[in-house]
Amino acid sequence: LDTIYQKSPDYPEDAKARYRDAGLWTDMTLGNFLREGARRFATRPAIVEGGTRWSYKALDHEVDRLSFGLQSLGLLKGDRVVLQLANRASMIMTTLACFRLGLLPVFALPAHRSHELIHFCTASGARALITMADQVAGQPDVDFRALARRVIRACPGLEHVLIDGTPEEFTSLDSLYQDTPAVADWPAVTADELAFFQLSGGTTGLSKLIPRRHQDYLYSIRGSIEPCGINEHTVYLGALPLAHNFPMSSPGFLGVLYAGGCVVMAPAPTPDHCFPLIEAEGVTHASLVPPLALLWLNSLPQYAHLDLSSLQVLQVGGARFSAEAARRVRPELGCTLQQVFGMAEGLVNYTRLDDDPETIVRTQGRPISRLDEVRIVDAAGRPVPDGTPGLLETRGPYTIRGYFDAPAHNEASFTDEGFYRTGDVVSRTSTGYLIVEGRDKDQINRGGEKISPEEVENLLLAHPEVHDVAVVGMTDAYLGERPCAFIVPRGDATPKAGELAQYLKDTGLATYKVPDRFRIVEAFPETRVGKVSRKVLREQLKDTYATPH
Ligand code: J2J
Repeated sequence: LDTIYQKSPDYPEDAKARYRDAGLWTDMTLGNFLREGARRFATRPAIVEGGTRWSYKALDHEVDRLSFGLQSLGLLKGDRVVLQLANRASMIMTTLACFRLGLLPVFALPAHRSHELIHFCTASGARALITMADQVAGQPDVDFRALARRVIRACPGLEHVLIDGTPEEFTSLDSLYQDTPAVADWPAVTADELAFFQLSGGTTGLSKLIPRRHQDYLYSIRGSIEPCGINEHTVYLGALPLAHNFPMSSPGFLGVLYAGGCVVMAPAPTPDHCFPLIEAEGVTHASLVPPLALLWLNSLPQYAHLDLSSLQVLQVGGARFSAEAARRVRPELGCTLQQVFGMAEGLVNYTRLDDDPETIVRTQGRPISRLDEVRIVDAAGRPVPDGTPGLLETRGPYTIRGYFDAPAHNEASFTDEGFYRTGDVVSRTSTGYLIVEGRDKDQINRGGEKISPEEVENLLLAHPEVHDVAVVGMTDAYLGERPCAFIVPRGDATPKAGELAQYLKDTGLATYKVPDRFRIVEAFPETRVGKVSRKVLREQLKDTYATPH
C-alpha cells in the first residue's frame, strides 16, 4: 500500500492546511456519510430501480451486507478493484461498500472492453474485477464474462472476478450480500486517505489513473449541492453511465445521496427509457452530454402525451453544448439549463440556476469554489486579458496534483506551482464565467467520450497492412467530433475500412474509439519540423463537414 501512496501525488502541506482551515475539507469519508443519511433520512427513498425502492436505512444496511461479503473474500483495505457495472442499485452499493472497506475502486465504463480493462487491472495492480452478466448490461451483443476471461489471462495478479447477474464459473455479486454481525467491524479509513481512481480521457496513449482522496472529492460533491439546487426533495435521473465523474459527483448520485434525495436508475439515457421515468417518478434533475440533450429535445413531439413538468434542471456537460441548442432547453423542455464544464482531474464549473438567460446559454459556468484558482495563459505562460482565448490552468481544493504512477507525464501536465494544465482553450467573461473555445491537447471528444488518438494509432500500427497512421477528429453535427484514421498502407497492401475497424474491435478496443472513417493516403502532410500535421489533415476533412447522422 505504501507504494500506491508514493505513486499518488498529494497536495502540499500548506495547501492542505488552507483547505482545512477554510472548512472545505472535513473528517467525513465517502464510506461513512451515508451513516448520517440513514439517521436523518431514514425511511425516505434513496434509490429506485424498476419497481424496487431502497430507503436510506435499507441502502445503508445493504452496503454493510455487501461490505461483509467483500471482506470475507479476503479483500483488504488498499486493494484495487476494477468496477464495471451498469446503472443499477448494485453499482451504487458496490461503490459505497468499497469506500466503506477502504478498497480502491477503479471506475471503468460499461463501454470499455478487454483492451481497457487489462490496462486498468495492470496499471492499478487490481486484485478483483467486478463486472456484469450480459442480461444486466443492456448490451446484448457484448459478452462481459468473455471479456473477463481475456483479462484474467493477461493479468496474473487478478484473484477474483465477481459478476452482477448469472456468474457462470465466477462468483456472483449477489451472493456477497451477507448478514453482518451486530457490530460491523470495518477498517478505519480517514479522510486524507486515497478513495478511488477515476480515469483520464488520455492524451498520450492509455488512460491515466486519477487518484482521488476522500476529503477533496467530498468537498467537490458538497460544493455542488447548492449550485445545482439539490435537497431531500431532489429526484435525480441516473441516465449517463454512473461511473463517469459527471453523474458521480457533479452533483451526481453521490451528491444527491449526500443531500437526502432519491436516485432513479435509467437503464439507458434515451427518451424511450427516460421520459416515462421522469413522469412516473417525478424526476427533478437529470444530467446529459450534448448529443443526448439534442436527442431529448428532438424527440419531445413524439412524447407529448407524457407529463415531464416535474423536471426542474437539465445539466449538460462533457463537451461543448452549442448556444443554439442551449437556447431551446427552457422553452421546449420547460426547465432550467445548467451548463457543466468539469473534468475527472478536478475543477468543475457550473452556470448558476438563477443566472440571466444569456449567461446560461453562452457560458460554461464558473468554478464551484472561491479557492479554485483559474489562470488563462498564452503559449509562453503569460496571463491573457478577459475575453481573449488562452490555455486554462487550475489548482484548487479538489484538483489533483498529479496522475498515478506517471512522473514524466506529470512533469508536462502540471506546472511547478502545481497547476493542472487542462489543455482546454477558454476565455473568461468580465463576470468570471468561462467559455470553452477549443482545445490544445491531442484528444478527440466524441459527444463527451474522450479518445486518445495515440492509443488508436498504436493499435493500428501493429496491423500488417498499415505503414503509418494518424487519427484526427472530424467535425460532426450531432456528436461534435468523430475519429477519422488516415492510413498510409504498407507496400502494395490495400487495407479496407471495414477490416481495420473489425481488427480494432478484435483487439478489445472500446467501440466508441474505433474510427468512423478510414482514409487511405500515400503520405502525410508535414509541419515545418517534419511532424505529421494533424491540422492539415483536419482541414482535409472539412469538405466532409456537417454530414448529419
Ligand atoms: C466543453 N468541453 C467540456 C463543456 C467537459 C462534470 C462535467 C463534465 C466532466 C467531464 C466531469 C465540457 N464544454 N461543458 O468530469 O465532473 C471537456 C474538456 C475537459 C474534459 C474533461 C464533470 N465539459 N469538457 O467531461 O474527465 O475538454 O470530465 O477538459 O470526461 O471534457 O473530461 P472528463
